[in-house]
Amino acid sequence: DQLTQQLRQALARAELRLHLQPQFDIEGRLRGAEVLLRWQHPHQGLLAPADFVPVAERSGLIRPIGAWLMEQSIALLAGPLRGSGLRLSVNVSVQQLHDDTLVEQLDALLSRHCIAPGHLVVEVVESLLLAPGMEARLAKLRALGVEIALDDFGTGYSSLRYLQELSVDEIKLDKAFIDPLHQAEDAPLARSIIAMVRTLGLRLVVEGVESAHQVDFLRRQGVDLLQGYHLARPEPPEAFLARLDARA
Ligand code: G
Ligand code: G
Ligand code: MN
Ligand code: NA
Repeated sequence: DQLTQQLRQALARAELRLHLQPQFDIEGRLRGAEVLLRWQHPHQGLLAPADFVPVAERSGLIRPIGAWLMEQSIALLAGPLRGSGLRLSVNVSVQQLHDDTLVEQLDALLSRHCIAPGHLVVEVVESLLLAPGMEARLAKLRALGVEIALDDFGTGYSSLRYLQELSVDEIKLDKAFIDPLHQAEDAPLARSIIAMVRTLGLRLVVEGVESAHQVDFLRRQGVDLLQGYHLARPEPPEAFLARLDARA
């Protein structure tokens, strides 16, 4: 269809953008960002992933697009972010891990640019872990010094078993678990999950933080990183990089 055709040309026409949503520790220090894809569509304005990532996945275009995004992200780590200690977290679709192409691309990029381990995080959703061969491929990524984050945690199936059996470095608690704090003082389910993840020694990132009340709650629970509109919206790389100069 038309959108697929336009998306096919979007890479060559340099219409894709990456936005960065800052992640902060509990003391409010900037620690990194999640990389979020945007498409500056010639007629429809700036499109969010929901508008075109499904099309990209169905058409296979997610692979060249994902490869481009990874290159851009590593260029940021190797360039303006070098020495900052900040990390970037990049979303990856199941199609991108279908074979070892991504592993090979990252192996080449990381060694060419001398990126220290732990600065690049790959975010995968729980359902991806069900696909054959995924465990081995994620293990190869980890061997390269890439960390693995389980995204949208708690919204898929079998999450608890994965925590025990798979080697992931980080859990991203889905926004849905802290939404109750908009109406209530407490969110017992969030509290329990946070305690469990901490017991397992995994890093915990909470997404969708929209209020000071949520920040207070999460500080008491001892989460590692916070991400959400209350702290910062996704922003163009220039805006994110301006934060480096503003840091104390
Ligand atoms: O930016 P936004 O809040 O609209 O992101 C919505 C969703 O789109 C995110 O949950 C994320 O999983 C997905 N997404 C964003 N960027 C990328 C990307 O580069 N690749 C893939 N596969 N998904 C992405
Ligand atoms: O990868 P993932 O699907 O988790 O992507 C996060 C998505 O959530 C992005 O599209 C981002 O724009 C969005 N987002 C980030 N912070 C907030 C927030 O505080 N509230 C809401 N409603 N959405 C958020
Ligand atoms: Mn994500
Ligand atoms: Na998420």
